[in-house]
Amino acid sequence: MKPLNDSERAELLRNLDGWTMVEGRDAIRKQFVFDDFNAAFGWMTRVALAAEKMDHHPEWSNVYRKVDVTLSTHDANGLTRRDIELAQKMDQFAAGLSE
Ligand code: H2B
Repeated sequence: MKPLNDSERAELLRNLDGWTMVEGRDAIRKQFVFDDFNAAFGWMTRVALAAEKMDHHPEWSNVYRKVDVTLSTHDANGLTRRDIELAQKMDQFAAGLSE
């Protein structure tokens, strides 16, 4: 899978809410904030099952009710459509749950 070109990333990133480019790396990041640990970990569990199904996995860390996520395609050494798809899923699952 090829990294996204400039026009693809401009278009696809415009449709993502709250995601920003990581400095010095072809990757995107977002911090999700939930009501409590239970909501955060429940969301992570849903995302984990979807990620495994997609065979596309996030880099993430959780502290209490916050989850920091970085998405990049390791095999392509950069951002691909798969990252955008996973980002959209994460946003959908978090809709109404995250601040
Ligand atoms: N996840 C991410 N984020 N990038 C990858 O390149 C990737 C992955 N590759 N999950 C998959 C697994 C690959 O290692 C397996 C063999 O399909």
